[in-house]
Amino acid sequence: MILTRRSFAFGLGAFGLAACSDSSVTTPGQPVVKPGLPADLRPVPNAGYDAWVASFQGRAQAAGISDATFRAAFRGAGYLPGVIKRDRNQTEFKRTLEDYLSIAVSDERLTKGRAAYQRHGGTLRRLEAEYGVAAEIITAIWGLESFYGERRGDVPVISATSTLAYDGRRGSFFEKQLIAALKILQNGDISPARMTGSWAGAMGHTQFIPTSYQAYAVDFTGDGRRDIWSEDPSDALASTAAYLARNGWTRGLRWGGEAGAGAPSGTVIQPQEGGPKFAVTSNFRAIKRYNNSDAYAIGVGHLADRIAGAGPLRGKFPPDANGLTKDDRIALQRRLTAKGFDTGGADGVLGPNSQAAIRAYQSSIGLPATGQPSPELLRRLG
Ligand SMILES: [Ca+2]
Repeated sequence: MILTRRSFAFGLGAFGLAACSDSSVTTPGQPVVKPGLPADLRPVPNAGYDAWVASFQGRAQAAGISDATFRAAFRGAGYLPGVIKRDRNQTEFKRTLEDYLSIAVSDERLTKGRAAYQRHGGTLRRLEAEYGVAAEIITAIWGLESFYGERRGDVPVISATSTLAYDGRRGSFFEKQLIAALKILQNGDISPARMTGSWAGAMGHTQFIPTSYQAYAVDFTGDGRRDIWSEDPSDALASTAAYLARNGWTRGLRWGGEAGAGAPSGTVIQPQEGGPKFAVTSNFRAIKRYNNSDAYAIGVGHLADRIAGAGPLRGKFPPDANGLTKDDRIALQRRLTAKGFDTGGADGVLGPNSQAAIRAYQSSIGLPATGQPSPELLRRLG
């Protein structure tokens, strides 16, 4: 998360990681093995990586990392081929704002957000009082980053960041993250075994990268440790509020809203041609300091509004490039699924599952299996 996240094209939080087992099996001298992790996110022997770690130790020392910290951090660490695979597989896939919002403000994320907002109301109100950031905004960021803590990431951070630093595609950036991660360990905030995150090193409930953690994380519970990894999200949510407060958030000001719907005055933007317009304030720009994307900031703002009880957007989006509206796409998914071609849900976002279902349906009726949706296909399914 935070500033650099855009360059990883994560889209919505670090969602690639489904497994969230907190338990880890650590034997001194043996690699840390997380039972829930895919095989390619477990360390494998790599002589080049080992040589790089040896050469890196001097630079870590120069940055103030003690031998003891370094040894403890790397005891269970290793080269993770799956991290490089995920780094290479990132496509600059651009979603429309409508599709983005279908995912960011899905029924499930909204329902769980309202529950989390209630459950953690006491903490959120105290954070709002202390940092001035609206409780529903903090909740919405939590929802987008980790599905309210459900998907905090299980990949050991030292292994992930050292693998990426060694790999070198963004070596300098990840070496900075690795050194920051080592400083966090040296400070005693967390143990190496519990320091986990996304494959790219974004950690905890609100997916702080190590340098952002160093700059902004706070101990809200008062136990002397800034624990953004624990089940209790208090420190993580406080750290997010602190981040926004120190990046231009103004107390009492809305992020913005749909233009012409009683929105505050502000800059009017229209991220998707033919779609709704939004009037946005300086707090919208503060959210973008978390993730520099208009879609992300609208996703946070709109999810926050919905969590606090507002209704859906009034403005309509135009039909997509295939001539289908969102209602059409939902109907397409429902009809395919009803005929036995499972689209994995009917959210109106046509992803790989829907394309596969379309191909299978096309094959079944003797059409070329293009996977291409169209109004004609929808009619045929009718
Ligand atoms: Ca704490």
